[in-house]
Amino acid sequence: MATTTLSVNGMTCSHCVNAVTKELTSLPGVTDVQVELAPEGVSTVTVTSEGPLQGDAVSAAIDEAGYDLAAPILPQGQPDLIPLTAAEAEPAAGGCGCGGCGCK
Ligand SMILES: [Cu+2]
Repeated sequence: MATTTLSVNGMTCSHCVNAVTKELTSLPGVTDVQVELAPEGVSTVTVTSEGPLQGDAVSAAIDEAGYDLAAPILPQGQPDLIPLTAAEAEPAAGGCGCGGCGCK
């Protein structure tokens, strides 16, 4: 089992949480996704998986959901994984990024 902690920009409501959770859960080997929502800033997403996750696959899933990684992916106990380049952290501007919940 592996746990990966992600910092995600732009998540503001439960719809955002659902969108990100859905994309990450669809990745191979992912067994659990926990989101600590921070509507004013960077949310923390913890992904539990059967093995180490591919950073680019995780990045693509976040992108597919419509959000940005705010910091490099931090694989716990997997120091060999190459960290992603950190995007600049910025608070969600102009409201919700999920595009489907009407909270813009
Ligand atoms: Cu939303």
